[in-house]
Amino acid sequence: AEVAPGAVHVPDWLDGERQRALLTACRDWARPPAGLRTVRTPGGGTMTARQVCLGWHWYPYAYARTAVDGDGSPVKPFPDRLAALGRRAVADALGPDAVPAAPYDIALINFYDGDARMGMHRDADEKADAPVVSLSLGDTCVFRFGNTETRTKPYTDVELRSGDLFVFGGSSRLAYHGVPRVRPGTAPSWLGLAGRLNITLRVSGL
Ligand code: MD3
Ligand code: FE
Repeated sequence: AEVAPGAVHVPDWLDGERQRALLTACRDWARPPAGLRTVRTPGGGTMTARQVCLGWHWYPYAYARTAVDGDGSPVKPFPDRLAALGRRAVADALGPDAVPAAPYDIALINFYDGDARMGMHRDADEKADAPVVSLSLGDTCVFRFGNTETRTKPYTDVELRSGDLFVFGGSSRLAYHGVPRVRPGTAPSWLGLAGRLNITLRVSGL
């Protein structure tokens, strides 16, 4: 379903086996060095979702090759299979012509417990305009997709469930968005995840 120009939601894109494999890999990537960490914003805020990065380390508001606001270790490599997954996701959601020439080279993985949220923000630290690919695992969340002008209305709320794909290209690439709530206990029982996990794939342009 196209939620806005260039913003396409594909429910249940990952089958159960792929969801389990991705979760296992994410748990592995979350281990030190350069594992899961808490992001602190320059304004003194703390993100409630915890994050691990592959390829490039994101910190507010730039990218680095080391976990500069974590343990300082070199960031884990971005695996080729995630680059292939990113291309396939864009082709399925937006069509083959929308697949970017430059390879996907960043994964940001956010881990949400039942109380975690993500405030309305824009993703503007990448130097390329390639579509962002989002994959959800575990608990359902309310995802809020806004506009390019303000953090407030108008916005559209969409439930994102385990296995869902969302691709943000075109004029949606710079739209405000956030996660106002997670619905605890809604993860499929066969997955074995308490909480929610979101993987975004990006092109750094670096
Ligand atoms: C729209 N993640 O990592 S996924 C983020 O569920 C982020 O963890 C949320 O916002 C999460 O920056 C929302 C949907 C999403 C991800 C990236 C986007 C929507 C986006 C980038 C540009 C526009
Ligand atoms: Fe974002």
